[in-house]
Amino acid sequence: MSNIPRRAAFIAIEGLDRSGKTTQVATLQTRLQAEGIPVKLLKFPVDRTTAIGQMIDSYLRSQSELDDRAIHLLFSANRWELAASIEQLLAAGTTVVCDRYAFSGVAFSTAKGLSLDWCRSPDVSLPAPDLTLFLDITPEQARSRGGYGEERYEKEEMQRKVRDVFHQISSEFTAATWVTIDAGREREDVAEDVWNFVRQLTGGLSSPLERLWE
Ligand code: NYM
Repeated sequence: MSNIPRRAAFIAIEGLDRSGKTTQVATLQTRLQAEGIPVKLLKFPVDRTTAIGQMIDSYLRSQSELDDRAIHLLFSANRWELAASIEQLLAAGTTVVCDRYAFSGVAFSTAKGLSLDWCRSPDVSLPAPDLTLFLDITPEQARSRGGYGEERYEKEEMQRKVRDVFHQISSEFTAATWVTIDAGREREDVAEDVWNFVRQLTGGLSSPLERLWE
C-alpha cells in the first residue's frame, strides 16, 4: 500500500473568449459544493487589484503598453504567486478549480508571434493540473453569441490563432489529462460533460502532484 496521503484534485478550465467558461466554472463550483466537496476557485489573471494584477488589467484594457515578453512574464509571475497555496490546498483536501492557467498564457502569447517553447519556459514546474477541460468554440459560434468584447485579444483573427495553439498544446497531453469539450452546445449539456469528467476525481488522488512540462 502506498504511504502517500490522498490529496484533492487540481482542475483547470481553459476556454476561448465567449466559450461560456465563467458560467461553467461557477456551475461546477456550485455542484462540487452541493456534493459536500471542499472547493477553492482561482481565477487567472488573479484578482486584478494586486500589484501584478493591476499591471495586467491596465494592459488588457489597452490603458498601458508593455513588451510582449514582459506581459507574458507578468502573467506567469501571477501564477507563481499562488503555486505554493495551490499545493497547500490540495494537500489539505480542497479541490482547486482554476479559471484559466498556464495554457492560456502559452496560447495567447504564442498567437502573438512568440515561440511556443519560449512561452512555456517560465511556467515549467508549476503545479500541473490533474485534468484540464478545454471549452472549445469556433469563431463563428462566438460571433453568433454576440461577438467579442472590448479587451485586447478579443478579435476574431487573434481568437482563431489562439484556438490553433490550444489544439497544438492539447496534442501533448494524454486523453486522461486533457479533454476538449464542444462548448458551442447548450450550457446544460456542456455542464453535464464537465461534471462527468470532474466527478471521477472527487474521491481524491493518491498520486503525487506533477509539475508542468517537466
Ligand atoms: N490571458 C490570460 C493571457 O493572455 N495570458 C494568461 O496567462 C492568462 C491567464 O487574459 N483574453 C488573457 C486571456 C484573456 C484575458 O482573461 C483575460 P479573462 O478570463 O477573460 O478574464
